[in-house]
Amino acid sequence: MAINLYFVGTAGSGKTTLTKAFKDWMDRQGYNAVTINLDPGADDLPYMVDIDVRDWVYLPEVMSEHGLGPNGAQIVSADMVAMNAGELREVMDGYECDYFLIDTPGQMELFTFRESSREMLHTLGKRSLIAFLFDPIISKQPSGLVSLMTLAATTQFRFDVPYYPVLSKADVLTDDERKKVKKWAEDFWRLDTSLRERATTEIQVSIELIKSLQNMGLQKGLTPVSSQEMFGIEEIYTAVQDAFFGGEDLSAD
Ligand SMILES: Nc1nc2c(ncn2[C@@H]2O[C@H](COP(=O)(O)OP(=O)(O)OP(=O)(O)O)[C@@H](O)[C@H]2O)c(=O)[nH]1
Ligand SMILES: [Mg+2]
Repeated sequence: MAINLYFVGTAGSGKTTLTKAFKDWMDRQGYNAVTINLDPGADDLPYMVDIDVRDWVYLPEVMSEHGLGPNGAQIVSADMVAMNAGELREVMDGYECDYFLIDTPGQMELFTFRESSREMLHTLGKRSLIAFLFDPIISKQPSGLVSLMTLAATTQFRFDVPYYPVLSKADVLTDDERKKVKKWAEDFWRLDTSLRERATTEIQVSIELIKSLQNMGLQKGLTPVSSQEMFGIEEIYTAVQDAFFGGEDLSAD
């Protein structure tokens, strides 16, 4: 049975581009991947979409049919997408593949925090993993990184599936910045030290949050990934194979 690999992250964090990069990488390896667009508001997509939620729910139509603005229509669309999950699953069943690569909507709060999305994810299949994209510009500030870690942890708990944190668009950071962010994510003591360099209320909150994340075993590191320079993709693949097949490669079948 195929794996559902979801790309989840804040608006503009690089989900769509990574879906394409991952698909290209899998094609080159000779693995069989099918792309799914779950964003009813997506415009042009850079990859060939195999299964497109816009065939069921299309944001501009929801806006005009219900007389809604873009934000209201996003909420209605999210629930409509979830209502069509059974049909989506049937279409997925028509494919023989190793991975479904699932590009999720820009407004991640609609995907993550609506009850309907949780049901949808389970309808689409239990063998799922979330690649959580950390925006590099937010992550290079210690308190920004803590906020994203908290968001990633919330996403994991809501969906109850494994997640793999990646530092997206890592090519926009300098080598030093990339190393620093990676170290913070691997070692909360360093993160705590960097946070304490500025003593504001926000920092106090961040310090408390990292204690909780650590207590919950969520010091998971962060893998730098770039769709532009094509690094880190194989690491995501390896993490998925580790999670579901004890590290065995697909080509070993
Ligand atoms: N330098 C660099 N830019 C990237 C990379 N990945 C994506 N981008 C750029 O970041 C912007 C947003 O990328 P998308 O892939 O559309 O991000 P998204 O998360 O799908 O965006 P929404 O669906 O609107 O939330 C685009 O201008 C991309 O070209 C990367 O690895 N490196
Ligand atoms: Mg997108």
